[in-house]
Amino acid sequence: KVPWFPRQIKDLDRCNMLITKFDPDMDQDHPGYSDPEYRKRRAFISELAFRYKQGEPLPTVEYTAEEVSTWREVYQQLRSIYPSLACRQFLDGLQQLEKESGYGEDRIPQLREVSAFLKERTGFQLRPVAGLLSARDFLNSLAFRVFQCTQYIRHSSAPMHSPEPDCCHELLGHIPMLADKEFAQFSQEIGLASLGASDDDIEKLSTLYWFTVEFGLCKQNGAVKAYGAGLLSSYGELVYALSNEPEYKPFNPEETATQPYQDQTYQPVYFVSESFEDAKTKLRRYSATIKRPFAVRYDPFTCSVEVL
Ligand code: H2B
Ligand code: FE
Repeated sequence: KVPWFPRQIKDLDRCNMLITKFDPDMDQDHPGYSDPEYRKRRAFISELAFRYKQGEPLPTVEYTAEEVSTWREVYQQLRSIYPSLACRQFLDGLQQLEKESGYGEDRIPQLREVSAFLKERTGFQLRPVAGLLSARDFLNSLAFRVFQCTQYIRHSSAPMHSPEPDCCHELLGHIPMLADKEFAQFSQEIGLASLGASDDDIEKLSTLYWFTVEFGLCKQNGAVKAYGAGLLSSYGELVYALSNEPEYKPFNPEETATQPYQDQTYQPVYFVSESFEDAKTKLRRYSATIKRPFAVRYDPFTCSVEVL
């Protein structure tokens, strides 16, 4: 039996299955677990996402001075090491965002303005989400060029790393890459491959996504650079990933798809592709091999999926 999947962009209102294992109400190791103020704030911002319906204007959040100061710290530290450790596509995207979409250390960009920026660039748009989404719902959204984005910020006591996604992860890690046309195209292809896929294939796709889009490294001009969002949003892990501590393996989808991973702390293993293009080509080829009893085609005029 084929699992349910969204056919129209409106159906994404039903793609909201959260994984709560890292959220501050459930996870005793979360730095916000024993901070009732932080939890209250998180509940407020979650509510905005729960109430959101596709097509509505994106909610804006008035960030507090403390939140902005966490952002500033994250931004300053990461910004200082990006030029030497981030891949070229990321640096290009970030530069455009700084020039045209108000990115900078002094304020947290609003999803609304960032979504408008992306829409013009690559047709991607954002929607708010209250936390870590199930892999299926997250990947299915990409089929519609929709990126589900958290809007809260990590706890001020741990600016260097967060095991759950937060706005630093989305805005600094993912968004600059989604401003790249080819990356956007390939993200949508992964999304389309995930529609109605078996649990087993979702598991493999999400493992591949993990080792590429989240934690991928690639060679550029003879040096290893980061393109994964999990690295580009964590000062601690970015420095570690490009030191000689972790193990590197060459990227190859068949092998990478079955590599076990943990999501509690820094990765012991990273996959390095010969180039950014090489990762894209190989992932594309892999997602085209996923077997389903039907084919899908995206119709950009109606923002819907045709099942063939
Ligand atoms: N949820 C959210 N909110 N942001 C992400 O970046 C994210 C997610 N990544 N759910 C997904 C899972 C990814 O790690 C893969 C597909 O499992
Ligand atoms: Fe992510």
